[in-house]
Amino acid sequence: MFLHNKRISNQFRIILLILIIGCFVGCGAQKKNLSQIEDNDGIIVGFSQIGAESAWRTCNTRSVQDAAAERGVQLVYDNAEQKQENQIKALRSFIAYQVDVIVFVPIVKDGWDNVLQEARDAGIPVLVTDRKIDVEDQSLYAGFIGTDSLKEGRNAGLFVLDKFKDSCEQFDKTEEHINIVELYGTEGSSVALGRAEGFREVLDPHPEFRILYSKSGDFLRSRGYELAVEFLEMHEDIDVIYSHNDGMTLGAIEAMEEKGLVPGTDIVIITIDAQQAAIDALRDGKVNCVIECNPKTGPEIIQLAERLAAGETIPRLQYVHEEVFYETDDLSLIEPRGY
Ligand code: GZL
Ligand code: ZN
Repeated sequence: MFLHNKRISNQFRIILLILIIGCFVGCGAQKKNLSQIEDNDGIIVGFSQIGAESAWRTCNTRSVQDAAAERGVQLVYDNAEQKQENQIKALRSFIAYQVDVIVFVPIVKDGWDNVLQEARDAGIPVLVTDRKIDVEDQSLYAGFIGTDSLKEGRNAGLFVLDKFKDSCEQFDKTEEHINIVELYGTEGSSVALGRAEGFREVLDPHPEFRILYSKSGDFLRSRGYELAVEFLEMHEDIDVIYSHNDGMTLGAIEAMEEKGLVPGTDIVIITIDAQQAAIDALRDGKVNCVIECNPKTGPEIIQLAERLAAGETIPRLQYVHEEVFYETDDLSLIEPRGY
């Protein structure tokens, strides 16, 4: 590739990169300092991360950074602070610098075609991770590795179906609906869409279930709290909270307890991520089902990036392993989560 045969010293490339990112991404971005990027002969990977909106996200970032350090890969990390335009700027700076591989977590599904076309024109392979993208031309990226949000949604639906199976059987007589509220993730993100779709796919054939309320809390604990205050004001007869991530769930639990409600008893709660605080809440009976979404994908991501840098092809679609933790499980067997 262009820089390889005219390979200027890595030290100079790094300084160049810091200057480019500094001017492209603006003063608000995370400043790179030289000590963060040791000069070695590993490949250089541009990593555009969404932000730090949840414990899951910060664990995911750490996993990638640790794996890169482990492999001697030079990682140029950019925190987009929840803005797609910052991600696009960061990708452009990676292209300008001619990193060997781009790895990015697309905050939303759409709007990536142009910048990925520029990456392809520059001959830089792109690995999409965690969230998926919709592009006209699938060859604009080399592959995806992450979690299966549709399956997460289906597992949430199956838990609710099982938890309320008696009410289902009585429904013809009682006409008693099971009322659900949904704390939705980031609008337009593939994970929120998948979690919502999978959940509805399972419950739609059962008219006894009704979704009374669904609003985006953007995966933020503070928004989960605010939305819970609102839906608890609006509805007296909520049976289930389905929350797209633990951060929002923890906020909703706070709001419930302020109102004297008993989470996990007065209202059944299903939550996704499986951060430590959610497992603790499961053990305390405050939530009833925790669906794991595995953030520790750093080693697989770096391995795939190295294969791309070596000119290899990689699988188009790779899901990482994830569990479901139920209130009826032997919860003492769950290892410390690390996030
Ligand atoms: C899921 C990931 C989501 C987590 C949230 O793959 O994109 O974003 O569920 C995080 O905690 O903010
Ligand atoms: Zn039914």
